[in-house]
Amino acid sequence: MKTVIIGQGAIGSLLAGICQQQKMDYAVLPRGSVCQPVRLIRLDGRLLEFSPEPVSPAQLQRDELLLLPLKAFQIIPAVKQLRPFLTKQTLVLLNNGMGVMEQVQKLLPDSPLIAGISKKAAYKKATQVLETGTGTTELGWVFRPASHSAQATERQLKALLTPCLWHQDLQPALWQKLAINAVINPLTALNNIKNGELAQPEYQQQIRQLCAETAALMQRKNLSGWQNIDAVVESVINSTADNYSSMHQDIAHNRATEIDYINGYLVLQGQQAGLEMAAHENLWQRVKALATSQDK
Ligand code: KPL
Repeated sequence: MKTVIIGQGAIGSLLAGICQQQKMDYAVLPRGSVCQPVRLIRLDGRLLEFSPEPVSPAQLQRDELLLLPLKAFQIIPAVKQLRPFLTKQTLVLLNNGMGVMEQVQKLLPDSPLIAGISKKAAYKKATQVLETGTGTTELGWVFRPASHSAQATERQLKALLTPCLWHQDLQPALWQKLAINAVINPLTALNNIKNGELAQPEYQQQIRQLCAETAALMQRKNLSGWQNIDAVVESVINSTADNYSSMHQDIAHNRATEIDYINGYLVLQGQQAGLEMAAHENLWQRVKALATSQDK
């Protein structure tokens, strides 16, 4: 089964590098017209320089595994563009935030679909990609047609995203990740700080309120894990202390952010559940205002 990586962002280039090192059958479908050569520095310092095999939408084959290591807001446009060429390939979503997989399912109701949360981290600087973090990738089937055998797909993803953990139900893990991103990403972006600085006393009240709102929503939706959201957020602040969050990087580089799919998603879910999400609403609006002011 061939793996096709959509886009050449930092994570896309890292995944291409892993495929390249493991001599896997893979290709890259660039979002623009040209497939760029990759210069990747792995965590162990090893430099990989290679030109991935490019593939066009019209060349996609039926049994391929399509990885979409894209930002949340890039996924629907990419899927709409690819839809005329798709014939039940398996799609793998690895974005931050929530709300995208439901939209993908509406567009491609018959396609096998997997969602994942990856701790793999990379940073793109000009033409060079630096691997900056590793850890377990958590995966779960969102939709698997009865006729589709899971084994080959799961084996392939295990080789590529190792260490990797399959969940019968990915929802609790997705919500936990959402709770983490909804604190760390906007606060680091707005205050122009590294993740670890959120351990300072001045941020604690705000973090407590954000976590309490998320926990109340999770409880209302009968999702497990709402009791320990504070502790989980605190532990990720400490374990990623030296990182700049993805939203911090997006704002710093004047790029669009995933705020609508993180705090924005929580606010809308809260509204539907009859819960006020004032702290999340505040961050949603402030990050949007910050991004708009940068556009000028
Ligand atoms: O996922 C992340 C991100 O930056 O998007 C965290 C976990 C906050 C690490 O920086």
